[in-house]
Amino acid sequence: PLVFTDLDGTLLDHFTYSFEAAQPVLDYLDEKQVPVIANTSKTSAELIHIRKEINNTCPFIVENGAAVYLPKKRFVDCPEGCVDDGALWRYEMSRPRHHWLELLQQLKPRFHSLFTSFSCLTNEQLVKLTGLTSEQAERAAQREFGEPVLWHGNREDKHIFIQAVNELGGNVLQGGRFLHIGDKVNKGAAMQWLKQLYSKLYPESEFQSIALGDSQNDVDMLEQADHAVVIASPTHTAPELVRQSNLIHSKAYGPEGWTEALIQLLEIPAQALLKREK
Ligand code: 2M8
Ligand code: MG
Ligand code: MG
Repeated sequence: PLVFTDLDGTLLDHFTYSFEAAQPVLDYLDEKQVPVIANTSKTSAELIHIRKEINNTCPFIVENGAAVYLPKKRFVDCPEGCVDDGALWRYEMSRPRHHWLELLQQLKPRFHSLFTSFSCLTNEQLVKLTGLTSEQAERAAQREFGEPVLWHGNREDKHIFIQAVNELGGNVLQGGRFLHIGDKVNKGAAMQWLKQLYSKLYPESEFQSIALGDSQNDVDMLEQADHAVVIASPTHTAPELVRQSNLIHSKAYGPEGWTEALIQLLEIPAQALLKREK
């Protein structure tokens, strides 16, 4: 299988960003050579750091499906459509951030006090809003493809705002804390692109995708995966999916729920995890 996972509120705890509870299963999957592919709203700067912490060398998808990054160590030849990015190949599915900053600028007079753009927040404010450390917030601010905004208005105004963004050719996705303004990309399309690449490179293997997520911006990925897991959230209700089959809901939140669901889906024997606990 290929495991596609959201980070915040899924592999990482919504409040503390800890992945400790998921470590035994992460190690098990690594040993079994099952790719664990982060599919997140986060930036490439954040991802490069987090992947080191969780000892992950797999491809990853950033900014809600805006770009897919492939380590050259795993993908020797440049896949079609990719550009060279040091130790990585990059496949872009989105226009750059400045395009969306200009779009938001256009909407500012109409919605002036209703949203605050990421680019207007100081590092201190970001730390306060997210619970990230100052260094983590600095990496979160290094956006390449889109712009998160904090919404202050009511639901009705939010609807009107989303419509206005759509009319200007943009797209809005709801994350755990922010609205993400960007191109018409999503985690599902990026997942499918990467799954196809795996199938092309390993034609003898059959890849089943497992997707895990907790928020509205995970719905495209969850609906298109062969197996979907909605991770329970301590702060918001579960996103609604149209799919009926191969869908499970975790009981536990965040990384505990992630662990619970993958043990069930992949039938991981308890013994295999026990020996990993220190
Ligand atoms: C933002 O992403 C989360 C994802 O659900 C959100 O919208 O709440 C992004 O800015 C990301 O880069 C950042 O790490 C995260 C921190 O909570 O917030
Ligand atoms: Mg999430
Ligand atoms: Mg996310």
